[in-house]
Amino acid sequence: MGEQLSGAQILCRVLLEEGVDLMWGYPGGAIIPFYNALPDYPGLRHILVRHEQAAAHAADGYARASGRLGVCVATSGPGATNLVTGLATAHMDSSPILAITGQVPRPMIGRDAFQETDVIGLTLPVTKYSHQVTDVSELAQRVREAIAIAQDGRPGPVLIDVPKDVQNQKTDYQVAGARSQVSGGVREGTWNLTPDTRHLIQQAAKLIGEAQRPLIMIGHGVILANAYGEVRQLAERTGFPVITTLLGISGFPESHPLHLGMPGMHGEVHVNRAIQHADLIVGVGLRFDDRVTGNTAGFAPHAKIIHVDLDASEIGKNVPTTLGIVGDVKAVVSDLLGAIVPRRCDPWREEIGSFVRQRHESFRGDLSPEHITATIHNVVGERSTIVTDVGQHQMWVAKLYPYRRPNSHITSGGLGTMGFSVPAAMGVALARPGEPVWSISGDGGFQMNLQEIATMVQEKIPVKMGIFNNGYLGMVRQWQQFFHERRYSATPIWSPDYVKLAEAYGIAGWRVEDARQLRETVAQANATPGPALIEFVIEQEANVFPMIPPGASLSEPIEAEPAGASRT
Ligand SMILES: Cc1ncc(C[n+]2csc(CCOP(=O)(O)OP(=O)(O)O)c2C)c(N)n1
Repeated sequence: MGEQLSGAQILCRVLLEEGVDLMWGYPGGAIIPFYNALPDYPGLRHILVRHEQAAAHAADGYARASGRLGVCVATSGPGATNLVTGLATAHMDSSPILAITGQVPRPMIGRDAFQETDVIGLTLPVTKYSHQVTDVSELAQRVREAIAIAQDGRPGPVLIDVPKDVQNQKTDYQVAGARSQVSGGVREGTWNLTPDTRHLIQQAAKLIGEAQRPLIMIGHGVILANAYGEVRQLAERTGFPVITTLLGISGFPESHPLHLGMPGMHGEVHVNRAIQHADLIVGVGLRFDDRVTGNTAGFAPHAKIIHVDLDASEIGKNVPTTLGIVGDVKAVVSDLLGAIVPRRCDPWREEIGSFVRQRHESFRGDLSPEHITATIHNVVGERSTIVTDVGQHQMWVAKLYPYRRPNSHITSGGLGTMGFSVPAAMGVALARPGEPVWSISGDGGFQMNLQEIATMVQEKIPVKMGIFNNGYLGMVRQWQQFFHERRYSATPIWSPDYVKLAEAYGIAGWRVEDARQLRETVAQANATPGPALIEFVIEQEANVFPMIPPGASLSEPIEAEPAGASRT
């Protein structure tokens, strides 16, 4: 006989037993029984956010930075729907989070009850698993399964919906046996490669030995699999230059002589040219998304592609693959290291060197994004994590910030969710206590979730927030300038006085309008114990160059403002 526990108590017990100690959430009528049980489980820290979307992003940021499960909680109806963007964001970027939602009592389901929403229907396409528990006797098992699904294989979000009466129902509770692959919430995979996979790895080694113009292209999978060392050895033993996608940034040191940069729509010209000239691309833990490939018909026209990924459905999905190797990238690359013959690629690296051109950013003033990112790097140092939002600033930081530490760059890559940075940075800060965490946003994205400053204050979460204020929804304005004759429709955006806003929240705040204030202000903010905010007033119509126009191939970059689109 186990103990008699309510559904709400079972939720708490299972979370604790699975190694969870932190969750982000917001209460409401349908989840009240859970919140009523929570104070009896002091091992579970709950952080009250100001919007459920932020709970999902914070859980996501925590998961990305810690490798552990992120957990978020919401009530039925509007609470649950507010989670959806955060779940979709985590889904696109393979981040393991568990969402728990309250639901109206079972007898009310299907009757348009107050705050009833079909959250399962809403979230099935943006989760790995989404399940409504209709009997308390299955609750513990379903939550354990959901947690396993979130973390096993390619990670991603899961959702458990619990009707209010199921939270109140009592049942006999049995503690589960230990799981084999998860300990303390951290994914610890042990991967055995099949003979077939080993055979493919031998073939890959052969292609690697023969290539004249090879590249390694790495994505988020390298970070998720903790395969930094293996990838670095692969690069160093072959002399192959390494390209990092947006989510692959900080999977390989930027300062390494073999590091080339970021590919794709805003990738450096020499990186995209190298891709277009390559005869072999070894893609590791990435999905060749359209922002990376441009028009796939013209992508890497001379290259054979070896694609290593944990998810079989990624192989051949976006680009035709010569050799697809399905497996954990750490295990596969490690095996590959034993199969390759060490070599060099000096003539090819020299050729790529000749592709490098001067940057053509359009910064006029001294307070350029380049100067700001360099200053933040110099002040905050290697131990910091940068969490970016979506837009021009995201691209500037991706290209200009010299990341050395593994997994120190966190951003919403797949969904491109504005409003991600501030709440995700809260999650990162709790995953990495004592380390500097900077959220960098544009003035648009910052205003999407700035309410979370209140959460930071209440919970003493020391995120430093940098706002690149250009007075526009900059990235959309740039498209309007280049492709829509400068019709700035709905992109000028007014901002409040951010220094006063900081004051209203009781945190330190500065406005930097002059480059001479930059270093000292960043240092002051970084040294401030709690949350702090800096508004960087940057040039309004600065653009991100180069840019591959939507639908074009990587061979067709715009490197300066197109005729007719120039500024007055
Ligand atoms: C939630 C959401 N809505 C709309 C967009 C479309 N979008 C992409 S970038 C961008 C502009 C971002 O402006 P801002 O936050 O000021 O950053 P900037 O580009 O100026 O650096 C917009 C509107 C988006 N990515 N996410």
